[in-house]
Amino acid sequence: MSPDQTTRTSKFLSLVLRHQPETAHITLDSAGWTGVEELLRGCAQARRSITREQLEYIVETNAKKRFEFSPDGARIRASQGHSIQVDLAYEPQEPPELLYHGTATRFLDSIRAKGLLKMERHHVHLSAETKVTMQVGARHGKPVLLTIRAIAMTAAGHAFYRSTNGVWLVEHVPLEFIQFPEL
Ligand code: HQG
Repeated sequence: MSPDQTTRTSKFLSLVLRHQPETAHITLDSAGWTGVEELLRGCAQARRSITREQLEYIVETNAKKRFEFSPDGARIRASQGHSIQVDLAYEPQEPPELLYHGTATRFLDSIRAKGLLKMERHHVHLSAETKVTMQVGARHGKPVLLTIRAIAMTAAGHAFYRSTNGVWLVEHVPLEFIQFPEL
């Protein structure tokens, strides 16, 4: 598979496993899983044929580790980022003292009014590292890095979850826990 094909297939898998399973004629169970066989058959039916080896390669090498196999290898799901209703069944975990969120300057007025909202996703996505966060923000405009006082939030009763691929997830970040950079 060329790098281009790999990226295209990975985007198609994100679409199918997070947002529109019907595009590949599959269904997801309540925790977001689907059978690998079912997925391969559905991709072929949608004229996006891939082999099991290609699927394994994408799961293994995907930069953000977006997809995971079940321990027995029979099922596959996206580790986070869904828009359809799934319960990924992550347990609450203690976050590091600070977490980061990359956004765009054009959203700042609204964030200053409402805090961080989950918008179309199931959670607000936070990162323990600043490196990727600026890229995440840059997808929306001029990037800006917000610092979240995560431990202080847990003390106030907010539950944090960590996806299999290391993204920190929370329902909402109220304004008082957000540190804004001086622009
Ligand atoms: C912003 C990627 C106005 C929020 C990344 C963000 C991430 C507000 C946008 C994952 C707001 C939502 C998620 C408010 C938040 N007013 N705007 N009150 N509160 N926003 O794409 O965090 O490639 O849903 O700052 O690695 O950008 O999909 O979220 O800019 O983990 O695997 O509303 O997507 O992973 O945008 O990105 P998104 P995100 P994948």
